[in-house]
Amino acid sequence: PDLQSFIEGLPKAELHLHIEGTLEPELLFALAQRNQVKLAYATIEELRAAYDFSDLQSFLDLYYAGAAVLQTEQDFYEMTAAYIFHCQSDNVRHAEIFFDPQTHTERGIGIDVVFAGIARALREARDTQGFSSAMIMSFLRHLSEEEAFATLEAALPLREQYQDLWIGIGLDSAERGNPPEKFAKVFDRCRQLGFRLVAHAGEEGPPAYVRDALDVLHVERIDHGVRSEEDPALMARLAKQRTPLTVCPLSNLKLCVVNNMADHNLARLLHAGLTVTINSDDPAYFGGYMNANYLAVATALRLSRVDIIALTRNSFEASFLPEADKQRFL
Ligand code: ES4
Ligand code: ZN
Repeated sequence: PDLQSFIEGLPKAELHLHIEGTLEPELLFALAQRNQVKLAYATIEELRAAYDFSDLQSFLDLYYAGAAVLQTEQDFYEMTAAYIFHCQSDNVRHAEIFFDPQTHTERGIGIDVVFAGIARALREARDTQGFSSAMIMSFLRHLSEEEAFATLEAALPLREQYQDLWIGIGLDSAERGNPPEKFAKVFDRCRQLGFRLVAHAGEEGPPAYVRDALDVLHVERIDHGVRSEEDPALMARLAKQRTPLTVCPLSNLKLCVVNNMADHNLARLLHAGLTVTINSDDPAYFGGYMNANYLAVATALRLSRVDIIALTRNSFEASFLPEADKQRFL
C-alpha cells in the first residue's frame, strides 16, 4: 500500500491530546452563537487565518480565548464527540485525553459540568463502538500551586463517579519560568492518591525541566520532551528507563519549536532507543489529527515502515492501559 494507506491501516493510541485543542472554528462559531459569546473575529476564515503562531504563548492566548465559548455540559459533549469521530477516521483505538478545568472554572463554569460533558461522550463511544479512553486532569502551570490544590480539592468529590475514566494528572501551559518544582507538593499529593502522573517538559523549556519532572514530580511519561536531546546523560537515562515521550510533530512545527519538519529530531530520538510516540496535541489549531501527524513526519524524515510500526506499538506500550488490554491491541 502507499504510505498514507499504510498509516491509516495501523491501530494507534493517542496519549497527548488537549480536548480544548480539538475545538474547530466551525463548532467554536456555532457555540459562540448559541451561548451569545462575543468573538474577536467576524468569520470562521478570519479566525483560521489567525492560527499563525510564533511560539507557545502566542498559541495559548488564542486557545484560552477560544475556550470561552464552552459553557454547558452539552458543549463539552459535542466537542468531545467530534474528536472521537476523528479518532475513528484515523484508526485511533484508545485516547488519553487532557482537560484543563481551570480554563473553565475561572469563567464560572462548574468543574462538574466539564467532567460530565467529556465523560458522556467517552462513555457513549465506549458502549456503542468499543472506543477505549481515559481522562487526565491537567493543572495550568502559569497559575499558582495553591490554585492547583484548589482544583484538585474541587475535583476529588467527583472521583468515584468518574473512576472508569479519570486516571491521571498532567501539567501544561506556559513552560518557561514555570519549572516542575513549582508543583512538587501538589504532585506529591496526587501520587499519594494513586493517580498516574505526566507533565509537559522540554517543549520550550530546557532539559533540566525534563529531569526535574522525573525526579521531583515523579511522572511516568514526558509530554513533548524533544529538548532532551541537548543533554546526552538525560538521553541515556530516558532510553534505559524506557520513559515514553509523547511527541507532537505538527504542534512543534506550528509553534516554531522546529523550523522545518525535516529538522525534527523524532527519528533521532527513536533511533537512540527512546520510547517515542506520535500525537496531535491541539489538532484544531495545528493543522491535523493523528494520521496527518504520522504522514507529515514519515514523509519529511523518510521513516521506514518498521519505524512507523514501532511508533504505533510504542503508543500502546506507553499508554496507561492495563497490561492485558495492551496485549489485546498489539
Ligand atoms: C499546549 Cl502545545 C501545549 N503546550 C503546553 N500547554 C498546552 N496546552 C495546550 N496545548
Ligand atoms: Zn500539549
